[in-house]
Amino acid sequence: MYTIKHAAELTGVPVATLRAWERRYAVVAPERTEGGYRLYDDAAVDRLRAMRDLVAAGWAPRQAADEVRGPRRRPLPTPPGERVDAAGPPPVPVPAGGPAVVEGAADLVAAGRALDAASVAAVLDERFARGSFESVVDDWLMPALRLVGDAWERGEVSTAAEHLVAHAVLRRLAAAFEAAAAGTRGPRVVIGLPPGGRHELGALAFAVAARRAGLAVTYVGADLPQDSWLDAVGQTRPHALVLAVPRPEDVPAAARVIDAVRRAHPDLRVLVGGGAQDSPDLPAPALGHRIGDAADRLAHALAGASAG
Ligand code: B12
Repeated sequence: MYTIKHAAELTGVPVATLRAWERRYAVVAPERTEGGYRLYDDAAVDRLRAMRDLVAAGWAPRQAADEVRGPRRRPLPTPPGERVDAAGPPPVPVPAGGPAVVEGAADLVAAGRALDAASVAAVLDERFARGSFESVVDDWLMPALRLVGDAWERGEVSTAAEHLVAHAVLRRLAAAFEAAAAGTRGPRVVIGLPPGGRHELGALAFAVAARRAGLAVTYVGADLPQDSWLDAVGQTRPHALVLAVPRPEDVPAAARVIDAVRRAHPDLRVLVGGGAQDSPDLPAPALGHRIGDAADRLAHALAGASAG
């Protein structure tokens, strides 16, 4: 029999996620010691590994749990005193052909639609408690934001609702950015958006991940005028500059910033990220679409650069 810590080591799934899978999807029902500690047997560990692999392959956790339990197996009993699922607000349809079902995103959309800031915060709290900052951002938050945008585009949520959700996320990311401030003595990076670019959630999430990867980040935010980019670079003398380019509409302004910075600082490493980063009109290498991986890659590429 294994403790939860040991089961986490055997499966590579964080302890908090193991508890959440058990509570929400009843994928395993570990025995308890007299002191109330969970004990997992080999069959439970196998189930958790199967669940882990399905989730990694893009399955929604609920579907993965159903599959792991098997079609003919009866659902495991709900532990006393724990609810499996609350009857939440009406579900928001996920568009056919759109992104895969993002489990829990409907809760975010519904809370936003009701202009219920407390519920938006509760959904974010619950999600951010489930894994590392990077995994929650890449596997849940960014896909969920896309669904919020889709619902807004279809007229299912108001502009006020979309703003409310976006601002709640912004506050959450800003708090994470502050919390990650310690240990930022590594290579210096300036991160922000070109003039006109206001979709900063991806850039700020990347800034958090970059700090967590050990980089000394100066985050200059959304809609930064071209001259200010030159000022920021002149002042902080960074080892790299990262421009987020969320939409195709942001590409021309981003390309102008890159050209201007390159003229003034030909040796500075300039990279791009965000939804439109692969545009052929951007004269800088792309960091990739997974924020955690991109931050690690940048930290690795800059490793050894003097913090000066
Ligand atoms: C929140 C939001 C806003 C907020 C932004 C608030 C803020 N502080 O950031 C506000 C209200 C300001 C806003 C305004 C507008 N918005 Co808006 N918005 C959104 C929404 C819902 C989420 C945006 C977001 O954060 N996405 C985060 C991720 C999902 O975006 P991503 O760029 O694809 O990034 C991926 C990766 O590249 C990576 N990544 C992201 N950033 C970075 C950075 C780095 C460095 C790296 C390495 C990786 C990385 O992470 C993501 C995951 O894979 C989107 C929906 C959507 N599909 O994104 C609409 C959306 C982007 N908005 C849209 C529109 C139309 C607008 C407005 C024009 C509306 C208006 N009429 O005013 C304005 C334009 C503002 C401007 N000038 O930029 C459209 C854009 C359509 C298009 N042209 O592509 C969208 C797609 C909604 C829709 N479905 O129609 N918006």
